[in-house]
Amino acid sequence: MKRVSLTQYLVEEQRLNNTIPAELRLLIEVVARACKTISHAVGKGALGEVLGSAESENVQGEVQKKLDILSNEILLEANEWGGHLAAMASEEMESIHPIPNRYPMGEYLLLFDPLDGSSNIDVNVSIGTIFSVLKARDGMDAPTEQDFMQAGSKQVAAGYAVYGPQTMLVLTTGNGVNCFTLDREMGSWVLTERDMKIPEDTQEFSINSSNTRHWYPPVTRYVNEMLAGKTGPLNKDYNMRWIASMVADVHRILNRGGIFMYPADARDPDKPGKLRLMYEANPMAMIVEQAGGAATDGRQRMLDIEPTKLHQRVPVFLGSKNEVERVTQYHQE
Ligand code: P6P
Repeated sequence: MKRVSLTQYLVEEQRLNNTIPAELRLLIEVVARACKTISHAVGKGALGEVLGSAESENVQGEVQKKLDILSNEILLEANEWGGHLAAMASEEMESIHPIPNRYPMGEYLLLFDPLDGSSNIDVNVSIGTIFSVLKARDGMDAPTEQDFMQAGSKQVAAGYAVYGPQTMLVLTTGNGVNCFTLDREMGSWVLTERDMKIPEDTQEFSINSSNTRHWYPPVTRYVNEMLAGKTGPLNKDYNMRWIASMVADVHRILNRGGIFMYPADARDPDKPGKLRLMYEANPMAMIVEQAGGAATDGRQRMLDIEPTKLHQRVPVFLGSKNEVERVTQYHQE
């Protein structure tokens, strides 16, 4: 296949579908470049003295890894000067990060989980960066957290980088999902998969089954039916995968189908699951829907949820359409 770079893809997408204005193209290229830098740091591991904990906690109360903080700083520094953003928000920062006064403000808001799957960093398992792009309100001077409170259906772009055997960038701007592989020798992102589609059915599910005794009935019913395999109501055997890196699990599902679940459970009735709506569930939901899959919080379409807090958590069911619809229906019965 003729090599198509990320830049060429973005320019041609703008020319054909008029969905990527110049400022959004700059935003995507800057984020993609930052992901190359993160990939380089991640790839060094112990050789770069970047492994281990940073002896600090993030707003989620989670111990931060050195690479979490480094990745966050890489994304902040890469995006501040370009004039394409009004503000940024990150899993690693309590409040929003306005663009410093010395730089011009743009019309987009960028949200990200700079390095998702941190528990896997020190054991060399795939991790990733997740990002989401919203439009800022017109005529806004000083952006506030309230400006970020937009439903996932308002995203103009979403994507992730997965740092695995290959480093890949998966991107949607509302016209399907495309995948780019990092050519490390050339330092460029090369289009390697166009218009990815998730099969509507699957025989593979993802959930952390150590929480089985804490699940609520709809999840227990659904998982038991899959475990019953050919002898049960679903009439087929299922396989199970849980990488504990959402980006890696979602990337597998994008490539061969599956259903990913991180439900709320009885461990903490006040905590609606572990994953965050604004910079984990929403970008992944846009990508999954654009690839013909579905994403819900167990009761409603993920992208319809009206957010109230920047770091709010949400139960997540996403992947092959028919399976997501089934488990969502069980929640409604
Ligand atoms: P658990 C990683 O820490 C993460 O946020 C997601 O990437 C992943 O799917 C989930 O948490 C894993 O959670 O409870 O299985 O460790």
